[in-house]
This record gives sequence, C-alpha cells and structure tokens, in this order.
Amino acid sequence: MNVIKVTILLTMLQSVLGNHNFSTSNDLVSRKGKWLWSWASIWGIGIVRFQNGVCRGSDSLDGTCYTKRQCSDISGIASGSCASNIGVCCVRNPKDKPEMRQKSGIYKIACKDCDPIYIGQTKRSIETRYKEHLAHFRYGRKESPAVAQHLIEKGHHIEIDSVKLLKAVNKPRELNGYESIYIYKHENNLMNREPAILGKSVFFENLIQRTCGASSSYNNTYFVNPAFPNTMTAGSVCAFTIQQCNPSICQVRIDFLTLSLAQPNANGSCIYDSMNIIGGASNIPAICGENSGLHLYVDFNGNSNIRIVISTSSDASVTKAWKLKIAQIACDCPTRAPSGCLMYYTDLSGTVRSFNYGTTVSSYLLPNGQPGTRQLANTNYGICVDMVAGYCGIQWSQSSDIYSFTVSGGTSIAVGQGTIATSASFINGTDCTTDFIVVPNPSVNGVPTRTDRFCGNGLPTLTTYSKPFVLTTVTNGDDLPDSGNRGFALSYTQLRCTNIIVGR
Ligand SMILES: [Ca+2]
Ligand SMILES: [Ca+2]
Repeated sequence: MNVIKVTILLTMLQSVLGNHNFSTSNDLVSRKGKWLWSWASIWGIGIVRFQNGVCRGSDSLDGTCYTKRQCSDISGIASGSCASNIGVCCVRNPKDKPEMRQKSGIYKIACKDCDPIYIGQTKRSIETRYKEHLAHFRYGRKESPAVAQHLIEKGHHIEIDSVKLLKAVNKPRELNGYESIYIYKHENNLMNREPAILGKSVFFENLIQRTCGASSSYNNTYFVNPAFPNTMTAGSVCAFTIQQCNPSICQVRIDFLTLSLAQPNANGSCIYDSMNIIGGASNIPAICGENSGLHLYVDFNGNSNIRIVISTSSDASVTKAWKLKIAQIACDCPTRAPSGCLMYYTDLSGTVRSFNYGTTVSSYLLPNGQPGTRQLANTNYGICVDMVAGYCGIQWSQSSDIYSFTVSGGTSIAVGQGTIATSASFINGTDCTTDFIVVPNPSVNGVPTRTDRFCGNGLPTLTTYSKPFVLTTVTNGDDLPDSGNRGFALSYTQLRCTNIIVGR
C-alpha cells in the first residue's frame, strides 16, 4: 500500500529514536508506531508508511523493503535503500540464518523457476561464492559454472534465499568428498554439468561401495570383493544387481578398476573363476584372468535388472580381487556407446586390449604339452572408437610388445623362428578360421588388403576409412592347435581428413 510522505523532521526523529517502527505497512503499525504517530501528530508532521514490497538491493539481489531496524531484527542484510531512502532493501530470507552464509562448505542454489538445483563447494563463504555466480550470470562468461549457464540459457533467476548451506566444511581436503555425496543424493535433479565428479574421492567411493548380494539403483556404484582392498582366495558365488536409476537410463558402463581372477584353462575357458554379466540386451562372454583397466558397456533389456555374477574357485593359490565401477548412462547421453560396441573409446589415439591380454605366458599347458592361451574362448564383440570431428580414418598397429598380436598358431614356434611380429607371421582372409580380428576394408601402405580378417602372430599396420570405427574380435570354443597365444594389444590413431571428403 502506498506511500509516504517524508519530512526532514521525521527523519531526524528516526535518527534520535533509533529507527523505531514509524515507517511500516499497515499491519506493522506497532504500539511504538502509534506512539510515534502521536508525537508526529503533535509536531504536525506527516506519517511515514510504505509497503514491504520487493526491492532491488545495491548488489542486485532481490530483497524486501523494511526499516533498518526491522531488517536487523530478522538478521537481514541492508543492501541499499528503498521507499525514497526511508527503508532499506533487506536481502535475506527471514527464515535463514545469515551466519550460515558466512561459512565455507557445500551449498545448494535452487532455481526460482524450475526444479533442478545446483550443488557447489567453496573454501570461502557461500555468500561470496553466490555473488560470484551472479557476476558470472551478469557478464555471461563462457566458462562460467553451470548455475550461471542455466540462468542464461533458460532465462531463469535466483535470489539470496535460493542459497542454502548443506554442510559446513572447514577442511578443504574434505570438500570434494562432501560435494560428491550431495551430488549423489540429488543426482536426478541437478543443473550441474559434470556430476562426473562422483567417484573422484576415495572418501565418497567408500560410501557407495557394495559387495556380494547387494543391489543398487544409484549411479556410480562400486562393486567389490568382500575383503577389498584385500584379495581373497575363497570359493564363492558373489552377485550384484544393477537396477535402472530411472526409465531414461539405457546403458551401463562397467569399469574394471580392479579385476583379477584366475587364468582360463589352457584352452581359454574360464573354468576356475568367471565373471558373467546377465540380463542385459546383449551376450557378454564369460570373463576371467587379468582385466584391470578394461571396461565394457551393456544395454538394459527394457527395465530388467542386469546382474554381475562372479564365481570363484577355492584354489587357495590363486588370489582374486575386484572393484568395478558401474555408471548408468541415459538414452540421450552423448557418451552412450553405440549398439554392438562392448568396448568404446573416445580419444584420438590409444590402446585397445583383448580380455586377459598380458605380458606373460599362460601357466597352464595344453594336452600336447605346449603352453596354453591367455585368449578367452567363445568371444565375438566389437571394440569401437568414436570418430572425432575432422578425423576420417583410423590406423591400427601392434604395440611395442612383440606378443601384442598373437591370436592363432604357435606363438612359441614363431618366437623360435624369429618370425613373430613380422610379415612371415601375417595371416589373413580365409586362412583365419578360428580366432581372428575383423577390420573393415583396410589397406597396408596404401594397398587394399582385399580382406578384412586377420590372424596369426603378427599384424601389419592397417589403415581404414570405413565408418564407424570398429574392430571386431572373434574366438572359437578352444585353442588347439594354437599354443601360447596372448591375444592383442593394438594401438589406434585417428587420421585427419585431408583430401578425402567423407561424411560422418
Ligand atoms: Ca588362439
Ligand atoms: Ca581359439
């Protein structure tokens, strides 16, 4: 309601009497206000009234127009003036405690126009950090945090009462951990662009670590062996169930941070220890041996759960350990792996490995007395590389290890003859019938190979411009008459588009 006529005399009265409630809205006319009214009437001056309306503070925060005393009484912050300089723009939520905003720690900012919130951390006061967010917003800084980007892109807004301290944290080393926890708790309702901060903190990881018999519908859960980080030797069946976070989830990525199980037998079968992933939309081979650092993707089959079942033998001479990170991927997520890609890489260059590839020979012997294989039997899967913009081709080559392509035939024989990793051990085409890789339409030194199937104990450097970039690997059900195979570790390098005009 309305306003106000102000006199200099009344202003003087205010200063003398300590800003009593002489300037209020109707409902705030107190006994003191009436007392002032009386004196004001006696002195023949006008009365001051104004509405407690929304005002814009000097720091551009929205607030409420109060008297200075009122603002102080509610522990507000006077930020500029209002009501013809009689009131102050009080920029705090009366329910909030301003001292909370002076603390460092984890905070959330709620959008006034939509549901998502922002979770952040600061070593300074959250009020200072809040003002920085506003500055990012006002100046439209390109690299500004997600909250400013959200406001810019959506045209939404925030106010000081949008900010809440979630956890006071005085030790900077604890900030990441606590921030991860709160992101985790609100992960389905965030404007944060990079909830990938999850899992960066050991402190946080321990909170969402699960072991045998557990299930989880949370993103970024860790499935570990019961004694982890200690190894185990016991024979057991340990299962973990992955439930969709929500219906928008289509896929999981399982990172083998640690996956150390017994080697397959000499023929490549996981008869001692075995990891089986079931319930997804694709068949995943049984996995065993040493696979730390690898990963795989599995699509959900509708809303059915995906189960990871790790069976271990009781052979006490074999230690086992696993720590798997399970990330859930939304159907429209850019990082989702294409269908048919069990492994998926996105760098310009890198190394891909077949399961259980290693630098040592298998300790198991074939019936013919020759060393067995490290290759896993009965596999047929794609290893894909995301084609980077401006890159049109890909090159596949052996890594520095001379055993880095030993997929069929007698590896130890090739070593003895000095032909391993040389053209004498290159085999391709219809001669590859058991274990091999497929690279579509490649050339070697500019000459088309006229075949896409390769095996043996050596691989020429292959260049292909076929899209998408995929290498398929196939193994049959045993490994005789091969011996001493280790699988492959191949380097890949994406090739820039030059004179070739090829669409993605
Ligand atoms: Ca083989
Ligand atoms: Ca085989």
